[in-house]
Amino acid sequence: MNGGQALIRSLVACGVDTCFMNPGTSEMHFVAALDAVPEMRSVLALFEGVATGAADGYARMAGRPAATLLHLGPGLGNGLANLHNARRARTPVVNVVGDHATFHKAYDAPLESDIGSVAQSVSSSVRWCADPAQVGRDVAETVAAANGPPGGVATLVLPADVSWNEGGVVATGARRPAPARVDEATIATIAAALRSGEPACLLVGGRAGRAEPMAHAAAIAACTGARLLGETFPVRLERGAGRAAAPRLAYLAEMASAQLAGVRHLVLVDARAPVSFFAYPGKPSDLAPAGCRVHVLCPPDGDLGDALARLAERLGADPRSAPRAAAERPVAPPGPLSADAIGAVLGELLPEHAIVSDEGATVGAAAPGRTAGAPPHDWLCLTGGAIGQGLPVALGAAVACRDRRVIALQADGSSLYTVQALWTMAREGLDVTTILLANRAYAILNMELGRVGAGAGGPRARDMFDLSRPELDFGAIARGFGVPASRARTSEELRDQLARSLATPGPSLIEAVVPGPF
Ligand SMILES: Cc1ncc(C[n+]2csc(CCOP(=O)(O)OP(=O)(O)O)c2C)c(N)n1
Repeated sequence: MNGGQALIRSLVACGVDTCFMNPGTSEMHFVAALDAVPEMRSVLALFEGVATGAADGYARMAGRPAATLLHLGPGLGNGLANLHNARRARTPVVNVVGDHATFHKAYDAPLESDIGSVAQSVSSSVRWCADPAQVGRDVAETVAAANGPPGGVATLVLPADVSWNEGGVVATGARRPAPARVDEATIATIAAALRSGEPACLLVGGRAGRAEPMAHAAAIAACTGARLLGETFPVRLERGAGRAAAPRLAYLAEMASAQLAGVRHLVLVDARAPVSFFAYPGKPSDLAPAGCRVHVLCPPDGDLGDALARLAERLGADPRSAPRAAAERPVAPPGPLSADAIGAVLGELLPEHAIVSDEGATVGAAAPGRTAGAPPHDWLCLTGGAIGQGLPVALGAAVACRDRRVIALQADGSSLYTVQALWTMAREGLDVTTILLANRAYAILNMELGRVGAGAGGPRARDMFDLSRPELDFGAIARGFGVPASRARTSEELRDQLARSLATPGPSLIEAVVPGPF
């Protein structure tokens, strides 16, 4: 067995059986080995950012990592933005990066580059395979690093000769250490703070977006009178009718500060401390009010479920009696589409168990509120602010959950970073409905121009946010990638087209046209 075969067999043995890839010559033995290991599902992406974002979406839904196969430093670099988003989400991702054969590196051939520097910037672990006999061990260590706790991006570099040489040894499995137990003193201190009568707030994020921890947090908030807030861009929310929910911390710092005003005890439930997304002249970066004590319930590698259960028990909070979202569906106002109307149409039709990949930006902003009472579903957000994640995450989620409808709520400007994901959706026959929010602008940047104190901007500055010239034809783009498409300008059209898409297997795209700033 050569190193490439050992590597794929080892991944499978360690629970990694899906690989999103964009290979090159240095990865040919890995690719050739795919036919010998049918247990590994290989999914071709046309750009590395699609592969890495898909691995993120896959792991968020499957609860275990996918692999990526990337071509040396430039391939890894092309995938970096979505690896950054995965790192911020603490999603487990296993990168396999092909490298030149060991004896070839000295020649400084054209693709020679500093893979380590690129990998280090997003990876909690970077290993080089030096020998086919060590491939199994290296894979097991890399998968263990990705799994965590906490989850993270882990990278294994595979030189071409290690891949083609014989003597490959397969791993038997990856270590999976249990999360650390939170000590009793931390639970007692937080319980005392919540009982102190001083204004308190639970900020839930990360793993706490799942139904069970959210119900515990909601019950704790209800029984102590603490405020309950969720992080701005959650990794994965299990939400909808019958589930506990937390209003999200606003994106705009001044609104977030208002939500947190007066809080004396801020309890972080797998969330990071709240900070302003960007710096603004004369405004604070730290959003916790002055004099507020910040308590960390559980570190990222800690046992969150256990910590929440013990805190709830100590406070007498019963998760079964946590406030739950009522079942309700909105009725979209008729006529021309707006952000609110798009959210409402989605709220009318969102199927039970759907998965929403939300990179809706300004036009998508009403959708979370308008779908709050829809049947239970999952909601995945852009976690690291690096746009171009929505379509790849939708793709990866659909590969992980073949029996669930995925809806990509996708802003137009952001879509164009990784729009090739549509082709992979078509090739794999995935049930993904993309609602393409066409305001023909980088609207948020148009707004931020004034907020950062740069003034209203002259025509040349504003031209940098204008996507209307020439007009993008998303129907033609989608069809070019093999995805059927339609265009909606009114609520009625969007409702019809969305209903049709949801009832039709395979991917489709609806270009939802809304007025933009230009
Ligand atoms: C990788 C990356 N490049 C650039 C940006 C800067 N950026 C933030 S929002 C944005 C435009 C978003 O436009 P669109 O997706 O159309 O949403 P809209 O603001 O119009 O709602 C850009 C370019 C970013 N966040 N990430």
